[in-house]
Amino acid sequence: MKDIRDLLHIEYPIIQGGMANIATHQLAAATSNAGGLGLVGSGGWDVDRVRDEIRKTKALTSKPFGVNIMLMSPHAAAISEMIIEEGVQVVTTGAGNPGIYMQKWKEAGIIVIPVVPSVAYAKRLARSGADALVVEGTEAGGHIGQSTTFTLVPQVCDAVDIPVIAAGGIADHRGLDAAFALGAKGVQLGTVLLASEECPIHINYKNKVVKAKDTDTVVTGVNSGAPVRVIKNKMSKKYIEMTKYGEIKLEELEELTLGSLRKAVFDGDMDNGSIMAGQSAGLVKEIRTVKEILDDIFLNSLVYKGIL
Ligand code: TUI
Repeated sequence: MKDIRDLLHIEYPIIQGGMANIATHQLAAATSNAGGLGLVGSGGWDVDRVRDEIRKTKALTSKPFGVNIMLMSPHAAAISEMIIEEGVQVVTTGAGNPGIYMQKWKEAGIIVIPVVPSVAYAKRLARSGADALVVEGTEAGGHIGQSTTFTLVPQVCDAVDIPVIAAGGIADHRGLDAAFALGAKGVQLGTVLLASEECPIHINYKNKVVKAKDTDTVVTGVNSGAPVRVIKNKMSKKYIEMTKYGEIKLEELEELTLGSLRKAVFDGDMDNGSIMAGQSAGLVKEIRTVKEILDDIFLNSLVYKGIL
């Protein structure tokens, strides 16, 4: 099985989550410069904004980086073409099926790493030519599936013969070691990177993550077909109430979710904003640089020490 460090030409087996409105050029470049794989998260942005972010990332790092495409976005098809023009080397996808784009990306020599929430999806995308998979458990922040990282990662490892990158609940070296023990060849980090110096979100958002306890997240949108994990607040209560009977359309929900995410990210509105974060927020105790976070996770791991 190919090591993802060789596949992606990176120093640490760590990639960054493609967090909508959060994974900008600053975070992507900081992650790549720290030895991981940074990602520009396209979220709900249009093609010009994503292109601009890619160009700014190129200016800040000579290391490899990728783009995450949020497939529920109306701009996903245009972004899927643009990344080829821009010579992007790696693409990860979330919140949908990237099948229709895979052949085009593969022909362009792009490394394709879909994020999957189930074994069935994993098998299908491995057959379609995915180079690796991010297997994301329900502990993760944002839009999630139902299975836990602990149960899903080994099942996917048994079902496919491409490298698996574990995501959901990983915020320190113990999480990285656990992921490798389950058969993963790398990890994806999201929540812990929210509390980084370089993460371009409002300080209130970072402090909320640092202060969060184990039980402080909740899943909204369950009845509407788009479950999203956030830190509990006034907005999450309202949201759960609104979607109780699943009457809201998926597109409206996407707009509402991304709109309220912007309130948290840019305005630091911790009452009316959607504070997406995973259950590992309870493990995050301070704001550090991305380099400090990645060094702490990898250099203290049993994987690095050659024990695992
Ligand atoms: O995509 C994520 N996390 C995200 S996307 C996001 S923005 C958003 N806003 C409102 C509604 C939805 C998204 C915030 N966080 N993680 C990867 C991920 N992908 N988790 C789950 C999935 C997934 C879900 C369904 C992948 C494929 C899938 O297939 C559905 C189908 O049948 O096509």
